Amino acid sequence: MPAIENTKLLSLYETMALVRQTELRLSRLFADGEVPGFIHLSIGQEAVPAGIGAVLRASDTIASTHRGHGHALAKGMPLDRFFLEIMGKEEGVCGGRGGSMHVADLSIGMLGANGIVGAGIPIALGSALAHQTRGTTDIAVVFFGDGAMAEGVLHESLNLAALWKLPLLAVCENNGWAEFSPTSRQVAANLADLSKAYGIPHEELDGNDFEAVWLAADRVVAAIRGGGGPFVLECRTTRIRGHYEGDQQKYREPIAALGPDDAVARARRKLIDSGVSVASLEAIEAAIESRIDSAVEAARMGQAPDYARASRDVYAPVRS
Ligand SMILES: Cc1ncc(C[n+]2csc(CCOP(=O)(O)OP(=O)(O)O)c2C)c(N)n1
Repeated sequence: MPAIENTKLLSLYETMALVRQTELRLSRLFADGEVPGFIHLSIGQEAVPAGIGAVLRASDTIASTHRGHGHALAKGMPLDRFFLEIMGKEEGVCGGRGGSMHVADLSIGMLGANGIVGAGIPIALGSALAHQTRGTTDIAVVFFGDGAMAEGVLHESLNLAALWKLPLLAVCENNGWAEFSPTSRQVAANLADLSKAYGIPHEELDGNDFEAVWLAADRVVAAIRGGGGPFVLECRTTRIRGHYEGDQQKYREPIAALGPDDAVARARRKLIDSGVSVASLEAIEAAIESRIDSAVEAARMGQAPDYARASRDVYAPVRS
């Protein structure tokens, strides 16, 4: 495996730490009643958005899932507007209407997180078609969980992506669970076979290894930009938290922490082994914490939703 220089690894780590620390903070804010609705954390899965996000450019597009905080941040969503959105404020990226499960920001190519399992796939497919039609080398990426394999739309989208040779990268975050059931009890097929059936190259990798994700993403994204057509990247990863915050996890032994197998801990150890000082990592983590402090403070000061504006941007007229 070719080595990646330390500056690149460090910037991947920074993204992972940003996602981890942001979600840990969201967890506390949620417990304190400061986050409306409910939230699904991607703690344990950070290497995937960090590695993929690092090889994307601003004009590439992504579509995400109900567990999409990491995807949004790795694509460059400003932290203050992210917190404003999730805390339900007017100044948030979607005016506070999207919340955790529906953050979108077209200005950074973030087409949206999505509460409907698999629904990001056709959105990214359409975006890939737009990139191709416009004759650019931009690509569309869709992140989806292994549970989406049971959705018909995955099959229809893979079919069209293959047929039209679209610049689509389909990234499966395979954490082995779909809500409260192991995926093996919900899905008959596996993604390698499905991809093969549609003639799409598929690669499976250790999604908790930030270096492996980045290396694969770098190679695969270049191939897609070069006209190679769609690609399926299956990242085996670990959902450390329950399905949603507050999930009692009666269906499995709760995972308190992964220890050395934790993607963030692994990345940290790798950097230290390759000569990065603990002090410089702590400085990065402290800087992130203070960015989060400021973003949360700003979000607390944000404008609360206004009932009079509730029908703005809504297609149906208000009934009198
Ligand atoms: C079409 C649809 N069916 C069912 C649900 C209920 N649901 C929410 S999350 C989820 C499982 C998702 O599992 P997976 O796609 O593997 O993602 P993960 O939560 O593991 O990240 C289900 C079935 C839904 N939101 N949408």
